[in-house]
Amino acid sequence: MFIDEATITVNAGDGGDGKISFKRGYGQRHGGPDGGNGGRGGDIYLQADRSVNTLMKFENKNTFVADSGQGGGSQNRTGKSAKDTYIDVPVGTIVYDGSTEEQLIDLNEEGKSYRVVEGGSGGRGNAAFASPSYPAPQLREVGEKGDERYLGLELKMLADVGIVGFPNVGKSSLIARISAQKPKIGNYHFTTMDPHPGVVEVGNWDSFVAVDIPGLIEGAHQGRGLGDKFLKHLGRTKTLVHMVDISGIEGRDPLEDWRTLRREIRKYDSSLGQITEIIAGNKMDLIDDEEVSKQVSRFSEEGLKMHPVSAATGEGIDELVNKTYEQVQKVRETSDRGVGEEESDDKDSYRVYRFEGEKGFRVLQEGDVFIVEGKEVEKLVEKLDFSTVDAPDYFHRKLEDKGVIKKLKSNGATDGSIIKIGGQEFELVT
Ligand SMILES: Nc1nc2c(ncn2[C@@H]2O[C@H](COP(=O)(O)OP(=O)(O)OP(=O)(O)O)[C@@H](O)[C@H]2O)c(=O)[nH]1
Ligand SMILES: [Mg+2]
Repeated sequence: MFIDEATITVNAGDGGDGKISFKRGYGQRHGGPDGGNGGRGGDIYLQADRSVNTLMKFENKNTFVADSGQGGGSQNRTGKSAKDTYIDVPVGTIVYDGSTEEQLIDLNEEGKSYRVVEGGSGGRGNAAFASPSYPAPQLREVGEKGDERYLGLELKMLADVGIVGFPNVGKSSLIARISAQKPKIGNYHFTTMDPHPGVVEVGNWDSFVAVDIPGLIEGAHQGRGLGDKFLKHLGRTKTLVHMVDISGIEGRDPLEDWRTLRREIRKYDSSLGQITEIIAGNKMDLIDDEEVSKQVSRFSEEGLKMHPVSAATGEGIDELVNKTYEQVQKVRETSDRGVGEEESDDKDSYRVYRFEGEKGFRVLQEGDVFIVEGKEVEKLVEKLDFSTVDAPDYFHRKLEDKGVIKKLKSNGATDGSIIKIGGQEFELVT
C-alpha cells in the first residue's frame, strides 16, 4: 500500500548520569574525587533515502527512541555517548512539527538529513565539582532527559515527469517500457493503485524520474474512482505526459478524455494546469495509419500536438522520451537559475534550548508560592541529583551566585517560603 502521510513520535536519548567516586589505592584512603561524567544521549535524524518509496513503514512503527548515554565511571571515566539514530524516509518527505504544524524541513534530496530531536547532555560526575571549597564533593548531576517530539510527515514525490490518464490507457505499460520499473499491467481499470517512480535513462548521459499516477476519471476531484489524492504528487513534477488511448478499443474518444482530465486536474489545483503537458496517444498498433493521422489532426485542430505511440510495440516511444527529456531539461535549467527551488539550510536543524548564554530568570508569585523561571535555573534543578549529600548546599550557593536568593528576598520571600523551580518545590533557607 502506498502511504503518503504519517505521524510519529521521536524520543532522543537521555544523557548518562555523572558518578560519585573517590580515588582508592595504597596510601589513598582519602583520595580525591574521581567520578566521571555521563555520556550524551543520541540525537534522532530523519534522512531522505531513495530506496524508500512510501511512508508505509510508519503504520507499524511510529515511535522511535534513541539510545541513552552511559553513566560516568570511577577513575574519571566518561560514559560513552550514544549513537545517533537515523530514520530513513522517502525523498520528498516534508517534516512538520506535530504540535505547531510548522514546516521544519523538506527532505527533497537524496541523503539530506535533519535533526528532529537532540539527545540529553550527560550529567557531571563529582570530580567536575571539585574546588577548594568542595575538595571532596558528594555531588553529581543526573543526565538530561532527551527531547520528545511529535512529527507530521507528508510525502510529496519528487518525480520529474508525471504520467496521467484514464484507467487502462497504458500508463504502466509506458513506465515498464522506458524504465527498469516493472509495475503491474492488466487489462482492467485501476490496475495501478499507487504511484511507481521509475528512472528513465536518456542515452547514457542523463536520466529523469517518471511516475505513473493511478488512473483518473471524471469526478476524481469529488472522490470518484481512486479520487484525486495522488494528484498532489504532480505538484513537484517538471512536466506531465498525458496519455490517451487512440485505438477506440474501449469506445473512448481520446480528445474528449483529454478535455475531461484537464478539467479534473485544474479543479484539483489550478496551479497544476500551469505544468506543461506532452500528449501521448497510445495503442497506435491497434489502428491503421489513416486512423492514426485522423486522430493526430483532430488534436492539431485544437492547437495541440499529440504524439502517437505504442507502449506495446515501442513505436514512437523514443521520440516521446526525447520530447519529454527536452521539456524536463528546460525546467531544470530555469530552476538552476534560482527560480522555483529554494535552497535549504541544513544548519537550521532543531535546537533545544541549551541554557548556556540564557542566564536570565524572573520571579513570579502565586499565592504564597514564589516561582522562579529561567532556563539556567530550571536546568540546574533538572540535572542536580538532590539525593546526594552536598546537593542542597551546592544548590543554595548556585542560587546565591546567580542573584536568585537576593531577588526572592526583595520580592518578600523569607526563611521557609516555598520556592518552585521547574515544577519542583523547595523551602527557602536564608
Ligand atoms: N495493443 C496495445 N495494448 C496496450 C498498449 N499499452 C498498454 N496496452 C494494454 O492495455 C492494458 C492496460 O495497460 P496498463 O499499462 O495496465 O494501463 P494503465 O493506464 O496503467 O491502467 P490503470 O493502472 O488501470 O490506470 C493492458 O492489457 C496492456 O497490455 C499498446 O500500446 N497497445
Ligand atoms: Mg497502471
